[in-house]
Amino acid sequence: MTTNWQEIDLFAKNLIDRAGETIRHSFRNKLQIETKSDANDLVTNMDKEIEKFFVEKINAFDSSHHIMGEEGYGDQLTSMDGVVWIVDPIDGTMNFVHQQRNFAISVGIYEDGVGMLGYIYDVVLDELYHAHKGHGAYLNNSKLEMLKDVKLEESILALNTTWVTPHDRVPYEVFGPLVHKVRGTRSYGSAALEMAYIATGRIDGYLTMRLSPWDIAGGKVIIEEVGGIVTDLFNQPHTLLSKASVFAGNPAVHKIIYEHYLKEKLPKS
Ligand code: 2AM
Ligand code: CA
Ligand code: CA
Ligand code: CA
Repeated sequence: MTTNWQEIDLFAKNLIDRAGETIRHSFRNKLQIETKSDANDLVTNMDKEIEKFFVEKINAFDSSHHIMGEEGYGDQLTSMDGVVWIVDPIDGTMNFVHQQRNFAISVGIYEDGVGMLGYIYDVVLDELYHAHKGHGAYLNNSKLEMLKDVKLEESILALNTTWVTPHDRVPYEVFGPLVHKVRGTRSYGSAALEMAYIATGRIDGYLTMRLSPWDIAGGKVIIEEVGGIVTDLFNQPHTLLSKASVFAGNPAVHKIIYEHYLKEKLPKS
């Protein structure tokens, strides 16, 4: 049986739309905020409520689909076989809590490990970045152009600013020269939006040390659909079954940064 991607695409867009509406309405109510792995790792009642909504609706839509979600209401997956939804109900929870902007819903739908549909929904701006493998990438109804080559010295990189301070895992000697070479750096605090900005050419590269599958699953489909590259910092593809570093970018910028700044320069773990 072949998978009906058009039907799944319509269903996914409807869920994202409804989830966005729920989040916008929640601004009126007081948030319940808890911490997870550390004092800056926040989760709210809305992260949980939105993920539960996705899991319930997807299970009712097709019980053969698997679901991986940050807040743990999905399945514990050990393989990417079949149709797998990878859902981050709110990416950029700290921004959601502190700023009520610069956060997104991120969804990637994979079949046997291949990214077929990707969505990043900027809830506050009502901007949906979406892609269907082989059918182009869009921001709302506007088709995104293929990424054009950018010179490194004219590029903007998104990265975590802790990298330019002495850090136990990342040698700042590696990233210092890169930060000086590029035109500018940014740090938006939502991996999903940073990936959406790569796809639109607003930034040219995004490098980060440790993300989970739900941070990147949607963005990877969208970026690849405009000719961008998503790997880890060692230029290897993601399995989406474990945490990993992320290096996403414009193809020209990705190549030059990997060859000249990362290859054989990073510690192995
Ligand atoms: P989240 O908001 O869904 O947790 C900001 O630092 C970016 O990194 C966000 O995309 C955030 O996703 C992600 N992130 C991944 N692991 C994190 C952690 N332990 N604490 C804070 N942010 C984390
Ligand atoms: Ca989180
Ligand atoms: Ca996230
Ligand atoms: Ca999240």
